[in-house]
Amino acid sequence: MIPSSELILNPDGSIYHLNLLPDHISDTILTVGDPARVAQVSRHFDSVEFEGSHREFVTHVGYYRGKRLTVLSTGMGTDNIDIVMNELDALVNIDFMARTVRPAEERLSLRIIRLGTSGSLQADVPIGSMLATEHAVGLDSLMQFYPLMETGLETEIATELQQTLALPFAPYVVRGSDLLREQLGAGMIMGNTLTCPGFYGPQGRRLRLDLRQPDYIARLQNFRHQSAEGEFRLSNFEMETAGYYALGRLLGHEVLSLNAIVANRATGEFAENAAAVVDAMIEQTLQRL
Ligand code: R1P
Ligand code: URA
Repeated sequence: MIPSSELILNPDGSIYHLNLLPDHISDTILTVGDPARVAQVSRHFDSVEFEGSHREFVTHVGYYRGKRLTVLSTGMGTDNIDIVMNELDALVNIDFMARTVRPAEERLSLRIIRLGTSGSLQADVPIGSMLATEHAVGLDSLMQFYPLMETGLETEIATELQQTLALPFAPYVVRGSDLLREQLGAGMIMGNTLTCPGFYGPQGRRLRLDLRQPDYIARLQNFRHQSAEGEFRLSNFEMETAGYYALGRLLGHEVLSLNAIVANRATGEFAENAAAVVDAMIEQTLQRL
């Protein structure tokens, strides 16, 4: 039995941070960083049956062309993704009454699709484009706490990147769901996403502060790993994808990160129509589900 200090339920039986009941979870979950983006998704729904919020976690549940969908905001950063992924999984794979993990044959695998914004690292990943993440690379510390199993290729990339960036720790590298990427990412740029524990220094931005490594961005842009699977390079920056992919692998959920490119760090541009780029990605994804 899982003690109430670990599986924390609110007085109405909902899970601690998300404030949701098992009934609020559809088998396909759309996640966004910005709480205001939840309505930008659900305005396309035929009907909305539930709206709730707690802290940065806003949730709408409804139907799009007859398909029941849950759309949920996560806020920013992989520390929030630790909460979101563990609580979503608990909502479907833990019996709240008995406080026990459901037997393996009863466990559900969710489809979780992140619809987020992102900055490009490469000149040929232009603002206004959409990118589906193949591999995510985490510079954050989340996987210091879980026994993630990485493939040989993932470990090689992580080791080389640690050397290139002269980091005191190895990043973690995880491939996301090929199935979802093929279904929802068709026609998009396929890329490898660097998940950073911050928007400024960790993404090489300098306002008033110097960086430890003045050539940090160039090191990321020029990083290449050659393998039998081809050439690996980093294409874009954001703040959640690696946490999603790693926890998805550990918990047995299919996860895909889709990125609307709103900034380009190679050319110095920021999209004038960032909201329209995100809207186009939302509409295209809904139509393909
Ligand atoms: C930073 O501005 C935020 O934008 C990106 C980053 O991952 C970070 O959360 O995603 P969202 O637009 O989904 O929040
Ligand atoms: N989100 C990020 O994390 N970085 C960017 O450059 C743009 C959006």
